Amino acid sequence: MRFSVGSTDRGLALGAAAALAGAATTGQAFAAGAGHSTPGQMGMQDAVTPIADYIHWFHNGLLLPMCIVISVFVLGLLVYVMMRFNEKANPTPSKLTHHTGLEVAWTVIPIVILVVLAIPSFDLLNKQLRIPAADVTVKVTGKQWYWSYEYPKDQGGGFGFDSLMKPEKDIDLAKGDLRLLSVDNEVVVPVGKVVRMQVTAADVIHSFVVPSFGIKIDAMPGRLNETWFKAEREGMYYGQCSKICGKDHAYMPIAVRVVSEQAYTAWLGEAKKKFAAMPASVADAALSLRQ
Ligand SMILES: [Cu+2]
Repeated sequence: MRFSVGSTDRGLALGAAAALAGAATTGQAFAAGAGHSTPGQMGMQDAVTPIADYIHWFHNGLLLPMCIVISVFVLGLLVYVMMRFNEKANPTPSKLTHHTGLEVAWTVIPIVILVVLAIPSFDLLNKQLRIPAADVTVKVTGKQWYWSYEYPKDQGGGFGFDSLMKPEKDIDLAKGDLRLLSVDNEVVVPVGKVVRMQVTAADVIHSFVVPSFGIKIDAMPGRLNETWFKAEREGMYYGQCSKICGKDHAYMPIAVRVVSEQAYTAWLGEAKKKFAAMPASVADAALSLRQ
């Protein structure tokens, strides 16, 4: 027993050391506050929007403590019943079948619990679904198996591009690339601004998700869904398609770069030139060649 505990500890320590050494040598940015999951992480990906903060509070501050209290209470009741009312301890059982007070209590208390949960839950839903006046609108189209983004003309855009996962050979860990998450063309949005994402799909149902922003919305063919976020910190934030959409479902990451207002304006200028020359869908062309 002692040996197995020791070896587990050693295994964990070795694993942690290896992970740290790996991170140090490869330069992979596993810093706290990263917009992606990190090795050995507990809990949720860091929140950078008021909605994600709200979700974290709802889960960690309300739901989880409630679950723990209820589980411990039920476990305690079970143990009490087993000890107090087993055949040895209680040879002549009571014939009682109804107890009005108890029945009222076990009906009313769960109702109170549900109401306590419903109030912040509906408030959160309301905040997620009521989109404030948007500073920037971006249209996202889920495709098999990548994402396309369009920036409307009236906001200094007027271009669109495809965003495909970087293949293994192009991943440069020293430059901060992440396997299965980094893409060729990132979505760029300004910090501290309300960004409205209009989400749809071209073929099958996908799901546009960025955990750090607290957004998750289905991309449906023939339907335009909307969601929004206001990122309060610059950085790279990653998400993944979260609807089983086909064979490359796991390889259509979402990469959002949140930058300063000036950097955003500069990027708009560059992107307009860079993507103007591109055909409507380079990736579509590439895929049709491959088939
Ligand atoms: Cu998908």
